[in-house]
Amino acid sequence: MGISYGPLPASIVLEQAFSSRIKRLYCSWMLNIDLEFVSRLVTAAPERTARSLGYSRGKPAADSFLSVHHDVGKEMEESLEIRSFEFDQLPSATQFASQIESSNIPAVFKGCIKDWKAFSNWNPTEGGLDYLQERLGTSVVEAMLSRTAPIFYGDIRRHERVALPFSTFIGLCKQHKQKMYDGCDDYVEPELHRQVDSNLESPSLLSGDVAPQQLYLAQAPIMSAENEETVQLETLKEDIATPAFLETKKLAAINLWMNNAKSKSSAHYDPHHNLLCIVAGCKQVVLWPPAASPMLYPMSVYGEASNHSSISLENPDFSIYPRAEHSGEYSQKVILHAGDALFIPEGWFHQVDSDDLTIAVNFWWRSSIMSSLSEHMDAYYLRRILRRMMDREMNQALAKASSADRERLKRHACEIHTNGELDSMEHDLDQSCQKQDLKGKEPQQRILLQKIGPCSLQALHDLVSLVHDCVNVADINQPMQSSSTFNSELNVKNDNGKIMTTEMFHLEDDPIAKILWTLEPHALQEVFVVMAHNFPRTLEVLILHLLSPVGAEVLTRKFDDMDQKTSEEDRKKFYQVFYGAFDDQFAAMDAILNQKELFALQAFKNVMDKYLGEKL
Ligand SMILES: O=C(O)CCC(=O)C(=O)O
Repeated sequence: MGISYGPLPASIVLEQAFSSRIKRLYCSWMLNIDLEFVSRLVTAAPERTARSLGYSRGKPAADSFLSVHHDVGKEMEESLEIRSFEFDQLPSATQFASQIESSNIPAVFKGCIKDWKAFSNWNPTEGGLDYLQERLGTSVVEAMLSRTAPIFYGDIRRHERVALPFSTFIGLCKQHKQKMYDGCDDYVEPELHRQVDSNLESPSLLSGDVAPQQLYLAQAPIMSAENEETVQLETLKEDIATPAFLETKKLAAINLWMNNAKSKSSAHYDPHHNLLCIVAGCKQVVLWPPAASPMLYPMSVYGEASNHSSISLENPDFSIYPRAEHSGEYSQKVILHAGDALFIPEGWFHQVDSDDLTIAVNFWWRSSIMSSLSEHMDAYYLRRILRRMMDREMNQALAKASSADRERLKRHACEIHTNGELDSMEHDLDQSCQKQDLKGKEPQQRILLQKIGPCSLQALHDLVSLVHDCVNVADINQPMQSSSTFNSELNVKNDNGKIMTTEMFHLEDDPIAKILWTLEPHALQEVFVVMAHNFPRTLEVLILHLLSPVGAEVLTRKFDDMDQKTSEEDRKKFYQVFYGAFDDQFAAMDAILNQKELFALQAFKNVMDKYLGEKL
């Protein structure tokens, strides 16, 4: 609907213009796109967002064969809990696609690969190493070499890839197995070590101080849809079978993961859905939903290792990565034994600890969400999702101010009421407006302060005092510059007497925003109506010069609340009175909008930092 500028008084025009501009902004926050796959792109559902990743507590599964643990103190949303299926309850392909894969929640399938030939043929305790050595003979594989072993960082700057014959790697496994039986930890068989060295493309890599347990055969391709030439272990396909519930999937890759000594793969996510199947040994997997990525400090989105966490597992530095201290609160842990498989949805962070001599195979396939995203829509979804995350960020920033603040103010107002302090407050305010503020206004226009409730009076008193404390009231009558050009030198004192500038984004630090936040919409209306009539210059200074970004955000949200609760006519009247107090009504609206946009800008920067690893 267009805005009529014709016969309307300026403040009504302003009210309509303000309302429609603000409403337009609000619209985008409330817009709930019904496309299912869009909502799935952001893991947390809209109703979760206001809960600031506040997950409800999960229940550990008491199962000796397989267990899922949720860290103590964690608030894990129940709908994000790992689901677990017994062998005799495995889902069909249709059920898997419609109920498990589409939910993007991890699931464990117990014993689902026990019928693979590999399950018995590769078992190191049943001659599996000899079998593998014979089957693959001289095939050359690429292993990960890490000097930080047993931690293997997938980040390409923290490991090297070295080529060696598969049979040599198996030889290292045999060596380790022997060591385990002999109970000797630091034994390295010289003959075998020399053999590895001489077989490597870069022999120097394993010389000197590097021990064989610093090698991990990670992500060695058994099948690759895109890079057939990189496939090193195709023969192994004969010993594995795609689980029935994956049969309809177009696989992108099948990989082998095999370690001789204990190893840890650092936290990362993959751009594919994943089924990680344990053939021998045991793995512990810690999982975090994509929404918890701020706690893991993902590397910069443009970096070479953008899917990896920046946090070092050996020595996490919480002074650099403070959010990481809480990462456990959003994690789930699962222990997988031979025969089990874990569905890791795309985007979920996982950190994997493997026991000695663990062999696993994983299947990667493209999610239907990614497959259905047409490239020509990327630009829109980028903006749409970014906006959704910013909205969540803003809600979280405001949610930090608890309802306790509101209660405190109410209590305070009641105490004042009973102590008879209201009278002196009214007197102060009366004095104040008689002396300075009623520039050109008739005294009879003043609204009786007695008419407003104790909460409103308290808030009014606090706001007026804050403004008067901040400026030399004698100067208020000087013409004001518009807020868009005004380089404010004005400061606000917070509760601790600290001087704050108006560049504020945190509700807790901003006394004005805090007062506005604690007021019920009708009280806010009362305060502004009284201010507009009795203290128009104070209101002008407040809005044009002292309203911070978070203050503007709070104010517009309150206006929106107010609008919902009042009739069209009352709404018009209110905005007429409110904007009528300003010499330049458009400057008032601009000041509010500009500050509000600064608040959104800060939310944007936070999103870039927390989710994209990019500090702006
Ligand atoms: O097993 C491991 O060490 C890591 C497995 C992994 O990252 C994966 O399957 O994507």
